[in-house]
Amino acid sequence: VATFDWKDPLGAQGLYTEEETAIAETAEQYCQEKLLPRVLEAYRKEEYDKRILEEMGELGFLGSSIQGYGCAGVSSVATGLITRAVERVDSGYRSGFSVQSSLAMGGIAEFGSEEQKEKFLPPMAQGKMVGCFGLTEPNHGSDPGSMESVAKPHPSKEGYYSLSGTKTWITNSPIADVLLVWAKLQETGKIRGFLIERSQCPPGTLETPKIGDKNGLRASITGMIQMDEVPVPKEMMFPEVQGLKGPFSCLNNARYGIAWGVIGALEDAISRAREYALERKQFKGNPIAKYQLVQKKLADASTDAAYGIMAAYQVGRLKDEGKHAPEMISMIKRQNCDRALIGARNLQEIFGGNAASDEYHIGRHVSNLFVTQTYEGQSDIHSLILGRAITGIQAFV
Ligand code: TGC
Ligand code: FAD
Repeated sequence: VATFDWKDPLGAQGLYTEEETAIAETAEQYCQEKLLPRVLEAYRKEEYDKRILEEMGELGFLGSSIQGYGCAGVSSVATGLITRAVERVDSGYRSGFSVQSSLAMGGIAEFGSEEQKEKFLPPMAQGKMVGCFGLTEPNHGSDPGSMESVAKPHPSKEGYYSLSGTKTWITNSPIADVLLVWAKLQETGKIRGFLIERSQCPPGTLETPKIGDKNGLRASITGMIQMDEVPVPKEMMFPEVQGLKGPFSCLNNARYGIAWGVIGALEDAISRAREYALERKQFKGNPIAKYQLVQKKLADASTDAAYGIMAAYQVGRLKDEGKHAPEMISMIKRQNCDRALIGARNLQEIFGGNAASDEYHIGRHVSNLFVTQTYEGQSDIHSLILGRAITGIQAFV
């Protein structure tokens, strides 16, 4: 009979390979030693330190499941473990990392031409070139198929498209060197992916203003992408993929990562709440951890974290065997984000008034987890994706 380990209630550790365990240890060490000491100031000042991506690049974390092009080529479970370690510190740090790795690099790896892969992936893997992913628009968030951004043949430059339109709420856009933007090709009306290099844009055609004063995800940088006839060489369009399949395929990888990541944030909340409850004494010198209502909060959150990891692990293994369905990813993204948000919010109460101080970290996790439940498909949208798969009837429109 084994002893119960509150840090790993269902013994997930025994499922990982030696390589995955070593990668997880490296990631946890880096995140706790290098990211955690920065996060409070970054969150307060709403500043994102670009060097974080370079540090992650040096450790081989960026685009880590991609084979070749300077990427590590590790398993999906290993990438999940890295993501969980990053988000244990802060969802915003995980956001900057996910957008670079899963959405921008992942998109290029899956749909880019050989020339695009060779040009962008190696510097992006080193964190020397920053990417972003522009799908959401001011009038079209949950329904990106109705996007208004358009690519027309350039009126004066042979061999170029001209991109116009506005994207909003785009992680990393103000600091991005390469912007993966989804727009409708005027000739066909189909959505296509375009790689915009900031350094090649004539003045006044591309603006990426920062969206400031956020309530959550303050340690990440978010902005708009305003395109006014940006000239983009035709060879910078993804050659084959058309329609929503392009962006949604990238989202499959990023949503999978979020399912691991948010459990890291919840586990940090559990660990901090447990420690606080054991130290804080109320009523005749009892630690508040003695009281049943406090224990129930810890039991609920620990159960959700343990179940969440097992489910993410299972989907990761299926992913590497090519046996995953997108709806599985909707299921773990929705469930883990919802349970992490509810769990962290309940644990917040254990800290009493001290929860109002950012030094206890819990309020930051709660504010961040609201955003994770919203981006990459709000939870109710994932309910409808699952409902469609269960009934065969779509309820979006
Ligand atoms: P629908 O009819 O469902 O599908 C259109 C086409 O797309 C294909 N498809 C997929 N392909 C691969 N993977 C998936 N998961 C796919 N889902 C759909 C589908 O097969 C079809 O292909 P084809 O060839 O037949 O045309 O399209 P719809 O317009 O009805 O979609 C509805 C809905 C709600 C499912 C979809 O629009 C949706 O998921 N909305 C949520 C939007 C979203 O997730 N936005 C994310 C923006 S990026 C972001 O938030 C990054 S935050 C990053 C960070 O900071 O961490
Ligand atoms: P809406 O689509 O207006 O939805 C509002 C509410 O209505 C939601 O609760 C939704 O579930 C509900 N709703 C909508 N339609 C239906 C329906 N048919 N049935 C039932 N309920 C419905 N986007 C990117 O492209 N790239 C990024 O890097 C990126 N980073 C982000 C970073 C941050 C910090 C944030 C906050 C957002 C980011 N986003 C990004 C945008 C994000 O993906 C969208 O906010 C999200 O998809 C929801 O779209 P919306 O905000 O327009 O909400």
